[in-house]
Amino acid sequence: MKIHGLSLVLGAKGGWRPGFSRASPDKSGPPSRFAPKMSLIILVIIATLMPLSVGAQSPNTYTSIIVTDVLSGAPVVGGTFITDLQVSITNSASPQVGVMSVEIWLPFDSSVVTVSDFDGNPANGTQVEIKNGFFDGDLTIEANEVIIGAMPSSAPLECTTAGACVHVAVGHTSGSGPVTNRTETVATITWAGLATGSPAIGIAVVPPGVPPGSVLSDPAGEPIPINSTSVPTIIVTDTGAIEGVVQRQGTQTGHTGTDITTTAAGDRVVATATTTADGGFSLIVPMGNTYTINASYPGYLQSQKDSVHIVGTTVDIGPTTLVGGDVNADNCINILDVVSIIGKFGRTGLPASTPEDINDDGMINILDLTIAAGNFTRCGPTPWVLQ
Ligand SMILES: [Ca+2]
Ligand SMILES: [Ca+2]
Ligand SMILES: [Ca+2]
Repeated sequence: MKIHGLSLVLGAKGGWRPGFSRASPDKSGPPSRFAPKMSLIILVIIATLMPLSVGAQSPNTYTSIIVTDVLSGAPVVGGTFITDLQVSITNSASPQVGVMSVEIWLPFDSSVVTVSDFDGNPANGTQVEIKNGFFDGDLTIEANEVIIGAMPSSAPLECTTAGACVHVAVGHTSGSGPVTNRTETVATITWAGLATGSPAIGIAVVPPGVPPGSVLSDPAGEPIPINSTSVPTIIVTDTGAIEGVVQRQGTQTGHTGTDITTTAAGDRVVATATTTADGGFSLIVPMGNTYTINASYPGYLQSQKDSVHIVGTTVDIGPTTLVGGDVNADNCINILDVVSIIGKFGRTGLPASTPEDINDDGMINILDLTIAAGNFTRCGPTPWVLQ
């Protein structure tokens, strides 16, 4: 689901250098005597293909526009997921080229995804969240729109073909001025899954001098060539559900409010829920993935279930018990916790958030101490089983 692909390389001067330095050091054994000749041939081919003019860019400048992989949420039908739109520039020598403003067009397939309106106001169309990050001064937002349907004549061909595009144009004043070395976020986009398939998110880039398309501008209004673009491979899938039950040992208030977190590979949080009075929960997640389910509640050790593979519509992972006594929330129960309980022993009328009141009955007494003592030396996360 998450394969990064470098989809396009333009203005290849800066771009080829890392490629060459990567290619040679890994080789073992004596170097081939044909290699230098082959390199020369490749260089000649590259030189022939290279554009003659690169606008405001020096050979020591490398730029790219990046759509990050899914940062949170899940690409599922009926769900939302978040990606950042980033700009990157690196200058390896003087004179340095700096970015003062950017205009970016992102075509997408509006039958698979749409964009959630950041300002929540449908009257002014759909916007994304423009952020400080790449730009650190006062933001000047010239365009922030999601166009679905008829494109303006200023839109690039890719947007017209796709019939849907995110369009942002932003720069900054004051701050640190022209940005010469930074890879950071310009905007955050919340996508909503409409149907299964690829959302076909792209970055519309055209060669210098052939507008319209995405543009990086220097302080003088000269375009800075875009060397590469990167978009993740995202597939919107149908959803599955994970169900289970979490009970808390000794609780005097029922089993409401235990936090359930579902993570996918890379510790990315896919879904969260809290339990109901009987400890039950249900999580909506993308089908075809493997997840880790974690249950946590103040005063208790966490419980965790790994390798939950969701292939059917609903998977029931059954019940678990959270064992109590972890006053200081370090996921172990030891003398520190017991001493804390003893230190407040006998107090009453306490709010439920009091850490020493393990069973949430508003008192610190023998019941809390017994729970902690019974689990002495245990650490979480505990296995997903009834205790
Ligand atoms: Ca709006
Ligand atoms: Ca502890
Ligand atoms: Ca208590």
